[in-house]
This record gives sequence, structure tokens and C-alpha cells, in this order.
Amino acid sequence: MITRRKFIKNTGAGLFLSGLPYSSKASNNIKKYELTAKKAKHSFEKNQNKTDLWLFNDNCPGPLITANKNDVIEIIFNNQLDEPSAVHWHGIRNINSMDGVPVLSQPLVEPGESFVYRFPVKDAGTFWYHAHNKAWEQVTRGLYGPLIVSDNDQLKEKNDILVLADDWLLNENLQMDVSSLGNLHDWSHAGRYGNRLTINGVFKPNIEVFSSGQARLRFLNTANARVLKFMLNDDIYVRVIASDGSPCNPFKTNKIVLGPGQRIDILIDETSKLKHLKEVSTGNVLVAATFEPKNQSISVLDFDKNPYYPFPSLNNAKVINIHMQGGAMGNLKSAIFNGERRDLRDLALNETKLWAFNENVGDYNYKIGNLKLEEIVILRCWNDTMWQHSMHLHGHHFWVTSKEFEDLEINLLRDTYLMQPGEKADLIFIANNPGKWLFHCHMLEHNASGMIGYLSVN
Ligand SMILES: [Cu+2]
Repeated sequence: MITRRKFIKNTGAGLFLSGLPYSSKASNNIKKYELTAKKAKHSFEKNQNKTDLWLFNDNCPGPLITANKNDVIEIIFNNQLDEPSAVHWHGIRNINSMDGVPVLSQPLVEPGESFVYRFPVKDAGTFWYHAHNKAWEQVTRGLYGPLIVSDNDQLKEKNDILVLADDWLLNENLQMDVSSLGNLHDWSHAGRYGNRLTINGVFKPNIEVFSSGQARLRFLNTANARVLKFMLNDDIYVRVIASDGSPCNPFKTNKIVLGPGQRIDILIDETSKLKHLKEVSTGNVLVAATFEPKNQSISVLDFDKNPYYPFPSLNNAKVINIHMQGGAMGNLKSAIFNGERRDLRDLALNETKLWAFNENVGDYNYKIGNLKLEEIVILRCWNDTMWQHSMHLHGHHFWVTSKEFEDLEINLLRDTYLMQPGEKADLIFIANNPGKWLFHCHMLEHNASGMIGYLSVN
């Protein structure tokens, strides 16, 4: 089988084992997977019309990839779509050549071609993978899946539950509204919103849990644009134990807020009390899932309490100002696009470009700045727009004083931070991973239309 595939030239895959950026721990195992992207049909609901989607291995969501901390994951990615693609491993502190960003870290994988991704996983936590070419269309049509790295195989016998949420725009026959992909109004506002919520690929699933003991729920928002807010039962307070795959100092909240791309892990002390999950972002309370306690168990879950690095000292930190601009009702009049300053109206109507960092309409070629290896960096972000943005940094996790959870101000290590209109936030990290790393909004219509650039770490 392997010999019949046409592999594109991939020097990174062969080289990295001898040149790991973090080679202090030898890996225990190589976990092998194969992901094939192609058109497929999927049932969001039993006995209902099947929906035409683009999926990995015909699954919605794509197959769960699991590994233990310090394993190496090897994924053969086959592109059987009619257009090029690449796969990004969201939240993994990856080797740059394995990060899956076309142009910046690898060539596009053309239709009929394959690419081997091979990288170590250094952190235990909740991650995901998704197409990174034309993500506003490819992710929206279903090209994503969960990736969970465990400390000690605890997934198998414990109450460890994935709650992967997506927001789909479907017509009455349950087919995707594809005519609205690329809609300028959506792109200049909050992004393209859906009208149906799925959890783990279905409408309102019944999620089986053990009938007693603790449970860990791993929330993941794969929506292209919508910020989701979940509550459990009658708005009970839950303990948050991790954000974006990084352990945090546990804190309590009754509202689990997730911008696109974000993950939140919570711990429930007694699963027998679990009844249902509600989504409340629109003001209309929607029952998103119900829980069905089954079988006895008295599991107590171990979980990491320490992020992999503490909040760093900011002496000698390098400050990079990022003025986030543009969009509808914004104050950006003109911006630089391909080296030329142009009126924003011209850019919107003729190039579908609407957003900027520091007056630059970004893309995969727009460099925000240069960083020295091991330098401590403050990305000083100012959301000077009328819209929320879910800001994602590749290859690193940053510290941020999060204002995402109502009245709380809490320091979290994240790879994606949800910023409110007008908010200023410092995203603080150690630039300890060499390469070119994207920084962009994960509202996929926003990054496609300019809210994107990269940092070069040398
Ligand atoms: Cu945005």
C-alpha cells in the first residue's frame, strides 16, 4: 500500500528525530495513525438525512488520536479532496516543519498526495487537529478531530469524557449552506454563524458516564466563529483544571466559555449528579447533551496541577505591540496589502480583506517580528475593533490574565485567548521553539481576511 502512494518531498520528517528541539526525554512509543481527507456523508441524527461533508476517515469528528506524554505520533495524511490541504496540530508545541501551515512550514499537500507528520508530544492535555488550508471552508465542512495526550493511559477505564462542540449552518434537509461560505458580511462582522449545535458530531447526544465517582470533561470548540457558553444541570459550579491542554490552578465557574479553538477541562466530583449540558451563548437555553449514568465505578482521577512552566519574570522582556484593527464599524480607513496602502473599502470589495495587525493586512507571508531563541516576549494586544477575536499562537503556550470567566481575573497558560472588543491583553511566553510561528485570529473568516501574521524565532 505504502509504495503506491505518492509522497511529497518531506525532509523534516526524516530529520527531526536527531534534532528534537526538546530532546531531554526519550520517547517511549511511536503511535501510528492514518488520516484520509475526503468527501463523505454523515448522520447528525439517527434516521435523518445524511449530510455531505468533508471528513477525515469518514468520521465526524475525525478519529480520536491518543498518545501518552513523550510518545511520538506518526500520522500518514492522505489528501483525497479535490483541492490542496495540510493538517495543523492545534496546541502541540511542535517541530516547526510538522506544524502544518502551508507556505510557512510545509508545501501544500496536493490532491492524491500524502504527507507524513511525525512529532513528539511533550504535554498531557486536550488538543485537536484540523485542516489549515482555506480553513474557513475546510474546517467548516468537517475536517478536524480531537487529539488527547494522557499522563498514564487514564482514558481507558476512567470517566474521561470528550465534549467536542461545533456550530453548523444547515438547511431543512440537513445539508450545509455552502452558498454563504465566503460571504463578505459574515467576514466583516463576527464570522459565519451556524444554526445547529453538535456535540461529538451529533445533535443532543446521550453521553454515557460511570454512575459514581469523579469525571473529567474535556470541552473543545471547533466552530469556525461562534463563541460557546456551556452550563451543567441547573448552572452548577464546576472546577476548571486545564485550559488549552495546560494544567491550571483549579478555579470554580458555572459558565464554561470557549472561543473557537479553545479547550477547557473540568472536574466533576460526583457523576451521579450529572443530568444535562446546556448551551447559553445566544440567550436561548439549548439542551446540548444529556448524561446517562451507567455501571458503578469509584474512580478518582489524577490530574496534573502544574503548568509546564511558571509565569516568567518580565525583566528584559521584549514587547511587541499588536494593534488589532478593521472589520465592520471599525476605525481602520486604509491598510497595507502586498506592500501598497489601499482604502479599506477597496480591500473589502476587491480582495475580501478586512482586518489588520498594525495597519498591515496579514497572510502567511506577513512577518510580525523577529524573536531571539529563549527570549521572553510580551505580545501586547489591543483589540481595537467592535468584535470578539480568539487569538491563537502556534508552537508555544502563553500566559495571560484571563477575563474570560465573568468577574474572575485569573492567570492561565493558553494557546488561544478570547478577547473582547476594546480589550488590551499581554500574551507572555518564552520563545523557546525555533521556527516561523503563526499568530492569528481563530475566527476562521477573520484570519482569511487579514488578521494573521507570523513570528520568527531564531
Ligand atoms: Cu477574529
